[in-house]
Amino acid sequence: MLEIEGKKIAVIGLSRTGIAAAKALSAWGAAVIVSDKKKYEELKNEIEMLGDIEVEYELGVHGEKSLNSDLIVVSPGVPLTLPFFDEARKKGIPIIGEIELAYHFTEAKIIAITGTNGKTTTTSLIGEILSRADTGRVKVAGNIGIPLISEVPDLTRNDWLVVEISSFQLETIHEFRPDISLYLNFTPDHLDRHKTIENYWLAKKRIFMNQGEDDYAVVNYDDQEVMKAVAGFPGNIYCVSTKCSPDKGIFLKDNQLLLKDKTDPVKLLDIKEIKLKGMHNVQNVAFAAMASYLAGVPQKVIREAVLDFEPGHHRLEEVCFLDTDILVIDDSKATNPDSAIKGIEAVERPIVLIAGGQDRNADFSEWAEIVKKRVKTLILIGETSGKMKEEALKHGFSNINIHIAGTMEKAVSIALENLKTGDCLLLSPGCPSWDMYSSYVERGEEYQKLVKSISKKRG
Ligand code: UMA
Repeated sequence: MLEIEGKKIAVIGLSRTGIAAAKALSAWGAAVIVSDKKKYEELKNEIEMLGDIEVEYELGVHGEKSLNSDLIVVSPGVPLTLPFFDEARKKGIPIIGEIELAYHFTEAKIIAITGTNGKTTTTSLIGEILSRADTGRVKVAGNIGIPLISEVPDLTRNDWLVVEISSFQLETIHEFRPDISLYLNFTPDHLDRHKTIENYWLAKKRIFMNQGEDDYAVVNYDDQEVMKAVAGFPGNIYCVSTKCSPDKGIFLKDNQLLLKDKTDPVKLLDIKEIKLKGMHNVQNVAFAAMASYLAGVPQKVIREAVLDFEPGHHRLEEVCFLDTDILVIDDSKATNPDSAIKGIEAVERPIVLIAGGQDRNADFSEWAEIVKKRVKTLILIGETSGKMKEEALKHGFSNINIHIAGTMEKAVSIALENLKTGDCLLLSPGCPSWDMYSSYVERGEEYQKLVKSISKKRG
């Protein structure tokens, strides 16, 4: 276990992770230094959330004070390439993330979920399935928005932690070892942070790095990059496939999800009964079912929990109908081209699409191919508008059906002029929201508010 009591520990980044880490470290007897690139005036709320714990501050800079520490705990959003970390490495100060820190303070069994898309849905669904079974206490945490450190106290070996884990968080693990790891899929993302696809792939692969013979990996059989990453895994591998039938795992045949372990395949679910839309969600369900089965949950419980499970907000969420038969869907959570492709593919009606957002050097060529096939009107917002328009035109999408809107309000109003009975208005941006909003949630909320106010006016 890490020694905390009496140590000087610097917490870098004061938001959800930093607040939770500083509180836990202080309670465990450390002298905590909190450092954030923001200045005091910008952090008033966060400082208030620390309550009355005693901490030393280094705000507006990560520097000497934080370098005078025994350990550095870094928030996931802080890039490890900052010169500050080079200094820390030179001085031999260990640098860990909050996931690693939390791991040292829990005996609970861990299911860790990574992948480019589908993590949050899969994590929530596993949490839901496990909490219906007789498996001890169940806590859901990690990248889903709840720092792991705030969930670990008091858990025993009978309990479960279901942890969504991002590539940023995987970069700073050292000993973190899940009992069951899930690697859902891999497509290029976060290139602004990782710089190369290879670096991103290497970060994701770290989910397996400490697992041993008794541990499990559940992987996507249809994704070569995932299968490459799991090569050489020392434990038990189970596969998920919607295309073929692996030796052990869950696969799709004639609309049925079948589970194959030691015996012949058994029927688990009919996918037509699942409320989540799209083939990507069939995969997410298969992953969640597989992990829950390996955690000892009976198949009947898995089935019932899956059938009751509703999609989360802003994830292909059906908002309302306009004029009785125009379906409005909010997929604001689609923050990269791949998840927007899945969003578009999941809709069976003619689509008026609102897309675009923060520019992260993503490649929109595959996205444009699907847009050409499935979308009738394309409305663009955000920094990527120009790039996305260019890519759509390159793929033969007609110029007169592309509109650059600038704001969400304008986008929704253009959409209304183009929607016909039987169509779907879909917000599936394919980009992060940070050029215009504080989060994808805020973006989705604004979209829903605008659409609903129009729907009221139309009666
Ligand atoms: N900061 C610095 N120095 C820097 C950069 C940032 O001090 O060089 C400070 C900022 O000023 C800010 C703080 O760091 O005050 C922000 O830290 P953070 O970005 O790690 O934010 P948290 O609120 O702690 O949220 C993090 C995850 N954020 C990121 O990975 C960007 C949350 O994932 C996660 O839910 C939370 O920890 C709890 O575990 C969000 C996310 O966007 C949902 N994740 C990415 C994604 O899903 O695509 C990976």
